[in-house]
Amino acid sequence: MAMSHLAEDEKALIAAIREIAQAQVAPRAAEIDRTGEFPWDMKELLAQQDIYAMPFPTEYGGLGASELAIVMAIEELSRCCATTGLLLAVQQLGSLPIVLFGNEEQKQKYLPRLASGEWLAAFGLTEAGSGSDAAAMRTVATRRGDSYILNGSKRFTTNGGLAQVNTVFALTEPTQGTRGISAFIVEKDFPGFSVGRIEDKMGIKGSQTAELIFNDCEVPLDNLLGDEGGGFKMALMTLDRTRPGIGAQAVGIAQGALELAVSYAKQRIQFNKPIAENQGIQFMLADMATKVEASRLLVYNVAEMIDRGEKNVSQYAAMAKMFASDAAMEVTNDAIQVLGGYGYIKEYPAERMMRDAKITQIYEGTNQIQRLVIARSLLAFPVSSSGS
Ligand code: COS
Repeated sequence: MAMSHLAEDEKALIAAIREIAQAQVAPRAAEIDRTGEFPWDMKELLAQQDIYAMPFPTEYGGLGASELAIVMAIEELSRCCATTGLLLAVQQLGSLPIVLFGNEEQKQKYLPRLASGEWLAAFGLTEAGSGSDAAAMRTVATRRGDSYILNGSKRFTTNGGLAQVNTVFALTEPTQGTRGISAFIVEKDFPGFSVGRIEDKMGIKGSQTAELIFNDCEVPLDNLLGDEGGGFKMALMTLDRTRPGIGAQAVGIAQGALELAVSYAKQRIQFNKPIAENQGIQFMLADMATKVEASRLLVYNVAEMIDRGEKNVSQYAAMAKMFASDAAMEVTNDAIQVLGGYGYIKEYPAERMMRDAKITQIYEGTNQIQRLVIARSLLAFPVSSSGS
């Protein structure tokens, strides 16, 4: 098991989450995938068990858990059901801009009900024409009296339409490029806010992915996060801290697939012996396990960097997310191969795991963007300092 420096009380918390996930989340996973309905019961479970409270500071009703514990919780939930793991990951993504950049009044108003799980959070950055190029957004926010008036739309928003609290990025100074983007807290019932298309996806079927529409949407001045023009950096700083959570989701999915493949290989008899006795299968399982463990170490490592308050985590967050999600895709694919025909049908969860793994290579920045972030970080160092 990967090395980590989890505090004793958090060890107990993670052990409890593992048990809850095994007993209450795993039995629901296939049905959530089949119906594609948002799992309100899982949302309640995370609220009741204080799992939603983990990423929130104690002074606002949270548990103030370490980032390491948060990624481990996402991993344990995702091992059983990737949609349920995402519930925690996206609650952190949508709320973190308020935790990091909100003023006292905003924190008091929003964080306690997000920590309790009464309210869900969403993060509105991506638009139809701006995905990897996040700065190419078109949504505008124009100041009028005591409000900002938002016009435009966001796409592929996880929890879209369900979240009471939406962190939304919009142009306040369209000529200023990345420095003209600001961040707003938009409540679901603000006038002019509505929900458009709800996407029919390949995986994470129970998670609602929706379009957010702003039609002269009135947002009070008080709901500007930080300073005008600071939104783009807030978005990227948030993603630096949440991408490890997607890495953790990938590790969880891959771990689940590995366990399934191991147990199947020991039971499946062909040519009068378990297929696990074939070296061809053994080597596949060994490679799968090594990829999972390497991914886990990268994820835990960056989580611990965040916990130590290290500033330059972008590169390591990108590495963890990229490596773990690529590994999850390979591991789930190999799990299907080990299960053969049984891997390809819905009687076993291997095919669901592969469909769920795919999104981890795409959201919170495609793996091509992660490579760009890593390369930029490497090349920013003066040549003379390399190797020192
Ligand atoms: N933290 C803080 N600031 C950062 C930063 C980071 N991780 N990365 C860049 N910045 C700053 C830069 O320093 C620059 O600041 P100045 O204006 O002071 O010079 C500013 O942000 C703009 O940076 P840059 O020019 O690098 O921006 P780009 O338009 O080239 O975009 C990428 C950078 C590609 C990395 C960014 O658009 C990105 O991450 N895209 C993917 C978006 C994403 O993950 N979407 C998923 C949404 S959630 S499902």
